[in-house]
Amino acid sequence: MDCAVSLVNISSAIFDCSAPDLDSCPDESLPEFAFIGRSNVGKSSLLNMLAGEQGLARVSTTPGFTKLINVFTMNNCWRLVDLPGYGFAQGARKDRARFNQAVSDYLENRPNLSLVFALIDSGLAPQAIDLEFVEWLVRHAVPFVFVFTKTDKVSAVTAQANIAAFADRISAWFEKPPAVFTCSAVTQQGRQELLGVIDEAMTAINTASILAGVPAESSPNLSLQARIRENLKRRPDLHRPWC
Ligand SMILES: Nc1nc2c(ncn2[C@@H]2O[C@H](COP(=O)(O)OP(=O)(O)OP(=O)(O)O)[C@@H](O)[C@H]2O)c(=O)[nH]1
Ligand SMILES: [Mg+2]
Repeated sequence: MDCAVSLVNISSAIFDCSAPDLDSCPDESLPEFAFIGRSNVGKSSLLNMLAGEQGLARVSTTPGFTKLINVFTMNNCWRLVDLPGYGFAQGARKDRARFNQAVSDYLENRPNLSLVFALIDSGLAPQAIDLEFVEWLVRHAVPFVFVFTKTDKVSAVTAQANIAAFADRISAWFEKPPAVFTCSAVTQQGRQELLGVIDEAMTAINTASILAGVPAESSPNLSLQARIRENLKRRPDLHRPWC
């Protein structure tokens, strides 16, 4: 398998599976990059935009459309993961930050989860539900960057004001806040930058694997616990290299 091909040129994007829970997700052999955010914020649209393939992930105007963990393999080397949005879960309870069990299991326990793209609507002032969710990510040490979506729908001034207000609300939670990106699935704004983030993360993962003397892929001979320990070591540092 050759992962040296520039990630910016995606040569293949393949739908793997729709998993109802963590146990049903595919093997842990490839680094994963997951999209999370409020229902309707544009997760599936952004996945399609990065993959360069409309219709790969299903997009809908109906909030709560993506209900399963949808996994896609890119260039046979890494995966994009479209997660169900929060804020629309039936039977939502206070503490579960209004997102479902499968999503929290995935975010907390998926050893090959490399980075989460936390999507927030650039057209809205800071929303309690997004702040709550970001706090959950921080508490659970999930590596993430921010992506403010739908920049085509608002003026640059409004988007920047909303982003600044959001950054202000969360600044106390971080020594060094995660990087902030913007995107539009309509104009493709942000595509190169976000693929660049994945490219850097993949390089960091591959370098770390070489330095540690472990293969980039999990060894099938290791026990599950040993594989999880190995994989957790491969989770990139929260502050490098994209912050
Ligand atoms: N103008 C504009 N519309 C967008 C953009 N991204 C998504 N949309 C629209 O927003 C709606 C929701 O998009 P999705 O990509 O399905 O959102 P989602 O976050 O996957 O939603 P759920 O699966 O329900 O959680 C659709 O009508 C999209 O066409 C964008 O960048 N600009
Ligand atoms: Mg969706």
